Amino acid sequence: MKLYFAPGACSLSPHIALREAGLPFTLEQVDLATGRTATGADYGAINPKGYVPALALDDGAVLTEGAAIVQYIADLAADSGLAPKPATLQRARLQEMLNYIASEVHKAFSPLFRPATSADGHSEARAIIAQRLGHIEKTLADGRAYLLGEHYSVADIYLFVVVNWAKAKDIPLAPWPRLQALLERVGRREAVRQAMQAEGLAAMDPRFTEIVDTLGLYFDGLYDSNAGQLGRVFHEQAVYACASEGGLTHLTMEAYLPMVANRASPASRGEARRDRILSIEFAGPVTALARVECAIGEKRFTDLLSFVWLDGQWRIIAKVFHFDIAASS
Ligand SMILES: N[C@@H](CCC(=O)N[C@@H](CS)C(=O)NCC(=O)O)C(=O)O
Repeated sequence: MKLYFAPGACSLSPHIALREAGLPFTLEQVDLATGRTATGADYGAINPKGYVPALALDDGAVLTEGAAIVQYIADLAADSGLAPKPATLQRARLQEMLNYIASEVHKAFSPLFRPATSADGHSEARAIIAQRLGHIEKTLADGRAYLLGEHYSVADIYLFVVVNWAKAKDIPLAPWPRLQALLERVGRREAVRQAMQAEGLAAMDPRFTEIVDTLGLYFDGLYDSNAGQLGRVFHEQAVYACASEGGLTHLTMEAYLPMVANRASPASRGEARRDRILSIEFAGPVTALARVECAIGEKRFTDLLSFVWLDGQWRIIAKVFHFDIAASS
């Protein structure tokens, strides 16, 4: 099989899928501006649609449309688990997702790549992208690791490739932390790194997932009043500070952790979980700041959590927070 691709274009999705599936393939680069391939062939004669991707099969057939190609690849390597079995609801869910990515997310980015798009056109495209990514964020709100649930699929690959364009177009992903975490998870995979390297692209930064995972432990620790778990998330010299009640409340970990251990947990009171990540920023390779929200009883917290990377893990070195009392219903 030969995949016709352009570096960083949506053809990266079948490229990654081929590597994930462990199938033998070759690559041929297409110059979309001239319509010629790297061997000088007329790409229009191979794929009359003129765009990438196209997958030339060993019997001479040429398959186009990314969503169809990745499913074909997944089915050729059924054991890879890259797609649910055909004729199942989960398979229809995959198609539902691929179609959403192709028609609603991928094509929402397209105006940003057209030189003739006006300033209004750019703003409109960005608003549509934000709306589409917001929908993906909602899909992930139940805590699933991947778009279809717990299993990585070609939909995650396609989403990764398309949303990777946000970086080049200065669209910050901070408003969608679960999406960001999913992309980081995908970006760490060996097949993804190899495909990106083969196309001459920089790999994604894995630090977001690490912070998101640590924040998951933080939220669980607060919800369960699990001081032991919080003791692993916080650095032993961490600072705990709040000025919401006028004066300064300032605690060391020796004072804070027993306080957590001795209070009734939100879990034991059956309280709804309200924790969410609002943003994650990096000041350098070992320093980060997360802004998060959570609730304990009637208190609604906004935490500014400073992280440091020490001894192979991210730990909270300062928790500076504000709280309000929820209006009673
Ligand atoms: N419907 C196609 C769209 C593919 C597409 O938009 N390809 C872009 C790169 S991401 C392209 O080759 N654009 C150049 C062109 O249209 O001439 C698919 O889903 O595969």
